[in-house]
Amino acid sequence: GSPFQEHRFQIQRLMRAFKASLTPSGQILLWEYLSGWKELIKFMDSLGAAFGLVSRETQSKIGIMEQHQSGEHGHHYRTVQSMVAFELARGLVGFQSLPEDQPPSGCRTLLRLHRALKWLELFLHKLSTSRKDGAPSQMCAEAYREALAPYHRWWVRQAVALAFLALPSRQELYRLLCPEGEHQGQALLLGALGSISQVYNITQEVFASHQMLDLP
Ligand code: 1Q0
Repeated sequence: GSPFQEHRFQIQRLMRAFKASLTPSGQILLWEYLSGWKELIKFMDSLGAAFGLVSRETQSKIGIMEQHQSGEHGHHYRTVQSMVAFELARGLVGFQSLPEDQPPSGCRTLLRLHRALKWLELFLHKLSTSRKDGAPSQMCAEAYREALAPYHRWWVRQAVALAFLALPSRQELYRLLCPEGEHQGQALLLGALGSISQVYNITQEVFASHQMLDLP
């Protein structure tokens, strides 16, 4: 294939990444989880400049996680569970705001991605069950209102609303998602959705069990 192939978004790769992040014992592997997000960034970048802000914000969160992973205590950042245990034990979670000179914790950073994963789950569900005349911009906005807007400042909500208007039509979106056709695209969406939901639910349980669902 083309030498540039790995730069193109592939929904199969997205699905594989989130699937691979789940171990049989219910641990979530962070490297695989983040590689799923990197695949999503490729998709966002293929949507054009209107999604630059969202893409850069996602990259910045991934970057913070990777800093932790390559740091002195990197081996504690192999799974969601080991990261939570480590940051809890060391008092690094940041239940109150951390001092400025300290990097954002892995837990509060992952929580941002985790909430965004809910947005994705809702959106993919809407898209995969939508009718031919459905408008992706509306599906995005509904999912956003439910999953993310409550956590975002006013200016972010305005910027995101503008980005949604720049989304392509449903037909074009399916073509980008899966050039092999809408029928296959839908099957792949459902597959991806299954893994994403599982990963979301496990992370949610871990965070809820430590009262970590609203870290500043
Ligand atoms: C395709 C359209 C994607 C739009 C998704 C809506 C998410 C908007 C997020 C915009 C955030 C930009 C401004 C900064 C926000 C931060 O304040 C906020 C909180 O962090 P902090 O440190 O201030 O407390 N940050 C976040 O909430 C992180 C958000 C991460 C971005 C989530 C992007 C979700 C994108 C998914 C990929 C779209 C692919 C759709 C189709 C996929 C098909 C398989």
